[in-house]
Amino acid sequence: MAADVPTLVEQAREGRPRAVARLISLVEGASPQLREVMAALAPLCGNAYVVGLTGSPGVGKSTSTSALVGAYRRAGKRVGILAVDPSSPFSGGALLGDRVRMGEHASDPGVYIRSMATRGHLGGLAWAAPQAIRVLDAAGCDVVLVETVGVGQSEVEIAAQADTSVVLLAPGMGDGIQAAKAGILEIGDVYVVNKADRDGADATVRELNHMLGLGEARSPGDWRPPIVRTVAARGEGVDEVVEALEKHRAWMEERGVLAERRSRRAAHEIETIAVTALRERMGELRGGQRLDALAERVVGGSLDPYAAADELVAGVAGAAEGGDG
Ligand SMILES: Nc1nc2c(ncn2[C@@H]2O[C@H](COP(=O)(O)OP(=O)(O)OP(=O)(O)O)[C@@H](O)[C@H]2O)c(=O)[nH]1
Ligand SMILES: [Mg+2]
Repeated sequence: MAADVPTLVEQAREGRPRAVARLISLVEGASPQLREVMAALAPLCGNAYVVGLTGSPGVGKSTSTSALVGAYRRAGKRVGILAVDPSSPFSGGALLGDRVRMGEHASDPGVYIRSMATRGHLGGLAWAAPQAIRVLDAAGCDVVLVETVGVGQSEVEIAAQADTSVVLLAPGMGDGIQAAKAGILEIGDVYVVNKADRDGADATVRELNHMLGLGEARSPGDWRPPIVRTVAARGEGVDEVVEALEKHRAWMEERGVLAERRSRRAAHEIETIAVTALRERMGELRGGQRLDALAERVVGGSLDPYAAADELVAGVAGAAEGGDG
């Protein structure tokens, strides 16, 4: 069913949760109406401070997110929460768990909670998350917290979409070594050692400190990622996390880093949409047939793969100029 986009956008702007949810569903479902939605949202965006939270499964991301929401709500901020699970085709599972952990905020009209699955999506997380963030931004969220489940590439992707990236660790299990493997040490603006009520928190902080110090030659004005200890389950240390976030934000604003990051993010977003659109066109019937024909010629030796790729790109671009989209 086609959505009444102008009405939905108006309602989302007024902060109506159902309209916000519906718009994010359009993103998740890669609706053809998204073009219209994004055009309507564009002038309303740019206010939200986007914070990404990443870390190994079970480290306490959802618990920390919930505690952060509490802190921001006490400060009178409107908060959006986006839980992204790049490995799951269903948003329901993640949603269920998060609803339970975020229960105290579920009925707060100043809080939007939304889970999103991106697997099986042509453009994946890089395509969907920024658009969902735009919806929350336009809906008047002062802060958008993005929790990503999973490891490796998806964490790096989500970090690229946040203004500030928080990397969570917990004591034990060679977390530090895992972190290094996942390239996590390069993406954190703020590090949180959660579950500080458990043995080994000091060792984790030490190890992290050591690893963050390695291979670094910072100039005086550079950002030095702080390490904050928390017991998210009891809300301990959460004010310190908010403080670290505010400091990072102020530092970014002072140095023009925030504008730089946002413009890099927009460039990436544009690129992802363009590449996804190209792939879609190539996959369409016409392009598919064209690709098959080119493949036969490459196999037969009458065409080399570079020349074939040029022909395919030219064909796709020609179809786009033909004005069918
Ligand atoms: N001891 C202790 N347990 C905690 C703390 N914070 C969270 N937990 C518990 O750790 C478990 C996992 O917490 P979550 O917040 O769901 O962790 P998560 O990182 O969101 O997990 P996934 O989304 O599954 O990756 C839950 O049982 C929490 O109650 C803490 O500070 N101390
Ligand atoms: Mg979680």
